[in-house]
Amino acid sequence: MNALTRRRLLTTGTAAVAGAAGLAAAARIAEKYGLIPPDHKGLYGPGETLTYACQRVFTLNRPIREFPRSMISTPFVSPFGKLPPAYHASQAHNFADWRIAVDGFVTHPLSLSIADLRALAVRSQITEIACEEGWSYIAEWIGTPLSLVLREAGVKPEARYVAYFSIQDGLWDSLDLPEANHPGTLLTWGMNGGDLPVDYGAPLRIRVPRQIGYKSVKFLTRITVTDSLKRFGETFSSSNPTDRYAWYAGI
Ligand SMILES: Nc1nc2c(c(=O)[nH]1)N[C@H]1C(S)=C(S)[C@@H](COP(=O)(O)O)O[C@H]1N2
Ligand SMILES: [Mo]
Repeated sequence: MNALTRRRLLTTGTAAVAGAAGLAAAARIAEKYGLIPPDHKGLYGPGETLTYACQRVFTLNRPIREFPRSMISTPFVSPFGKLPPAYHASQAHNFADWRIAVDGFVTHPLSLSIADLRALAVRSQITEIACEEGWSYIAEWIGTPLSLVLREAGVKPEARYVAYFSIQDGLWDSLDLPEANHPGTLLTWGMNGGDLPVDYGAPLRIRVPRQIGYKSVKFLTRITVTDSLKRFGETFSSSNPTDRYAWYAGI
């Protein structure tokens, strides 16, 4: 992004926070620069567009919030739905046959094992996961940056979003490409020095430390790069079918 574009974006954000006077202009510029979230409900008035536009403008390059090892806390076992027979079959083989498919708007579709991910890159980060219901915990997450996987797959220029799917029926969520490519967005296969336990999404979950817990989908089997989330229905994720959950859930 060149300096002029950046200044324009900053102006957009400033206008957005300045209130109603700058709103119409801000919304027009936000649309032009791709700052409208997919779940916006009209440009004028809704909080979603302004929140998203401001977050995009002001926090895109903000690093993830990391913690010292001494602050690792007891993980919360959050309830999750039933896992299908295919999951337990793979579990019986220690997930050696687990594959994550990377498809959609890419030049090289991939099918990667956990070993393949490990061979690509190993990163560790100590971050907090926070649920919209109020609880949170801090853990060490070990994995491979999604950005490196996307680079291997070769994202096509028309692409704008990444949708990712759990082996659990109908469970999925999505990110825009800037968030997907953020160095803190991790395809996680390890936790607190060991393998990722089943309760926390074994063998593979995505960790999106800059957004609230429901974006960190467990038991991942597929990542699809896309130009539009409308290809997957009207909700942009499985977490906001009733509009109770925002698609962009920055913390
Ligand atoms: N596959 C799957 N992923 C999921 C969920 C789920 O039920 N199934 N719950 C989400 C929600 S709402 C939260 S807050 C976090 C909880 O993460 P934890 O189990 O590590 O506490 O996982 C998210 N990922
Ligand atoms: Mo949650």
